[in-house]
Amino acid sequence: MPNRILVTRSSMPDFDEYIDEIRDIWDSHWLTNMGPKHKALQAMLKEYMGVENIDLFTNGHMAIELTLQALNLQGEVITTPFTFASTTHAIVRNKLEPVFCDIDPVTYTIDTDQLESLITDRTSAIMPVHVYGNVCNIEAIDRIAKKYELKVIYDAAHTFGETYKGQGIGTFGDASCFSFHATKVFNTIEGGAVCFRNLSLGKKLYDLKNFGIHGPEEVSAVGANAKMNEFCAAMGICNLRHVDDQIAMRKAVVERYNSHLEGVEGIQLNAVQKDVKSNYAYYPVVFDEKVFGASRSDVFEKLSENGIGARKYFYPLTNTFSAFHGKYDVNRTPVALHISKRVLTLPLYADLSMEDVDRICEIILSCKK
Ligand code: T4K
Repeated sequence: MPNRILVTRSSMPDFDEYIDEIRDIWDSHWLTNMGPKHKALQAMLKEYMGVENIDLFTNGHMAIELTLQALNLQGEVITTPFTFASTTHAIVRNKLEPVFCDIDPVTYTIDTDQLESLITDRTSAIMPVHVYGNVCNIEAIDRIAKKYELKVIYDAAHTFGETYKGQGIGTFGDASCFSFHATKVFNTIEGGAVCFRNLSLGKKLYDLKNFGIHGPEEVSAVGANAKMNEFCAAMGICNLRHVDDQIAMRKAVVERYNSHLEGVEGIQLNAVQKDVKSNYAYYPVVFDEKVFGASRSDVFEKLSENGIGARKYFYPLTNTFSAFHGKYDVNRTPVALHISKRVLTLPLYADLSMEDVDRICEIILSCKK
C-alpha cells in the first residue's frame, strides 16, 4: 500500500533556512518573553495581514479565551456549534453561556437570518466562526451588533491571509482570533494571534498574556502566561516567506479535486465566495446518501482502507459534546446537525501530489451507486 495520506501535513521551511533563522537565538540565549523574533514576526504579520493592531499568543485557543476575558463579557454569547472544540470551550471557560445559532447550509457559517431572534437582554457578544476559511456574513453581523450594542469576536482560526472586499479579514469586528497551529495554512508550530480594533483591548490582552507585568517592579493586572516563544516566532518568519507559494499550491490541489468532483450528483462542494480572497484552508465535501448512493461514513471507511485519512471536521457538533452533559438542544441547530453528519474534509496541503488527488477522487467515485 502507498504511504498513508493524512488530512493535512504541516508546511515547513527547508531545515537549513530554519537553522539560519534560529542561529541568533542560540547566540543571544534569548528564548522567549517578546524577544526580537517575536517583534519581527509581529511587524511582518501586521503588514501581510493588512491590520492596524495585532498581538501574538501561544496558540489560537488562548487567543480566543483571553480575548473574551479581556472584553469582560457577561451572560450569553451567540455562536455556532459547527466548529472545533476551542470556540465553545473558550466561551464556557470564561463562565459565559453559549447560545447556539444554526448555520447557513452553503457557507456553514452563522445564519444571520436567525441571529437576531436569539438576542436576549443577557446577550453580550457574538462569536461567529469563519469555518473552513469561509467568510461569515460580515455586513449583517456588523449591522446587528451595532443595533444591539454587542461585541463581535471572530473565530478566524481558518482564515489566515484572507481578504474580504480587499480588506484584511482581521480588520472586522472588535477582534479576530487566528490559529497558527501546525495544521494551519500558516504555522508557527503552535501559535495564534489577535487582531483588534481598540488599543485599550490590546493593552488588556497584553496584560493577560504576560502576567500584567509592565516592568521588573510593576505588575498592574492579574494576567496569565500566553506568550509566543522565539522558536515558534522564528518558524513563523520562515513560513511567512513561503506562504503565498503554499497558498498557490493549495489552490492547484483544490482545482484538481474540483475537476473530478464538480457536478457529481449527491456531492456538495465548498462555496466559492464573491469578494473573498481564499486561502484554500480545507476541502469539505457533503455527501447526500440518497443521491450519491453511499454515506459519508461509507466513503470515510473506503478511504481509510486505502490509507487515506480524511476527517469528519466538524463532527460531532460542539453542542453535543459529552462534556456538556446534554445541556444544549441539538435540534435547535438542524442544519448544523445535518451537515455534520454528512461532511468529510479531504486531504489538503501544499505538496499533496496531483496523482494522489486523482487516486483519492477515484476511490470516492468508486463508492457511488
Ligand atoms: N478555532 C477553530 C475553528 C479551530 O479549528 C481551532 C483549531 C482553534 C480555534 C484553536 O486553535 P489552536 O489552539 O489549535 O491553535 C487539529 C488542530 O490541532 C487544531 O489546531 C485545529 N483547529 C483542528 C481543526 O485540527 P486535530 O485533533 O484534528 O489534530 P490532529 O493531531 O489529529 O492532526 C490532524 C492532522 O494534521 C494529522 O492527521 C496530521 C497533520 N499534522 C498534525 C500535527 C499535530 C501534521 O502534519 N503535523 C502536526 O504536527 O486538531
